[in-house]
Amino acid sequence: MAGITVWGRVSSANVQKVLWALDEVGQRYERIDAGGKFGGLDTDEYRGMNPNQLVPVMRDGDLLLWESSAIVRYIAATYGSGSLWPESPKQRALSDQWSDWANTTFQPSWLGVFATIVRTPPSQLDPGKVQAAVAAATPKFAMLDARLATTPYVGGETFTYADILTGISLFRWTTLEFDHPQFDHIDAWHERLKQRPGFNKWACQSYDELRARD
Ligand SMILES: N[C@@H](CCC(=O)N[C@@H](CS)C(=O)NCC(=O)O)C(=O)O
Repeated sequence: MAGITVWGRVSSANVQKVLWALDEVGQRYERIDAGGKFGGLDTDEYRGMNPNQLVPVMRDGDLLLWESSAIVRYIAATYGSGSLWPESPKQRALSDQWSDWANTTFQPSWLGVFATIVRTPPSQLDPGKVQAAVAAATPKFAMLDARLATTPYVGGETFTYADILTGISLFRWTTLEFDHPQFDHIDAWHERLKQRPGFNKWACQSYDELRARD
């Protein structure tokens, strides 16, 4: 069971986080399509790997992991010590703080906009609901913008796993069809992330296959 295997479709933002992290640390891996149009999550074998029946799952040797954030932190700690994974406990605590916020507060806010626009058939799109979802997410983006006014990266001076767990929002947020509020510091951070091959390769995947159709 040597080597890394990731189960998950590339159209999943949670899978993209893991693939971006693996790119950052330069680890080779095998990826197996699962979830969405590929199915495969309701087999006994998959349930045995992840009882939640969700993607991603990662295996590294004898370690089997689910929950994208835990996987990203494992990759950072194991293969990115001193870069993706800050060595200083204080720096790591700040990356953790923003990562936990991304998981519990930030991601649900932009996924609300995503679900309202992309998961609704065009004929049923309700501009009032879109506006309400954008209004709920905007203060979270404002909070991130205020943080990025003080540091170039979410965790501090250098790029860490916290940038992956928050930066995964950017492609969907900026390309969804709605009237975008302006956030200059997020835009500048976005430009910095675009310098990273893993961001461009994985965090900017089309979500067209996820669109609800009439
Ligand atoms: N908290 C979990 C959420 C995982 C999750 O919701 N995965 C979605 C894709 S983003 C999924 O498996 N959906 C079913 C499918 O793709 O068929 C994580 O971060 O790993």
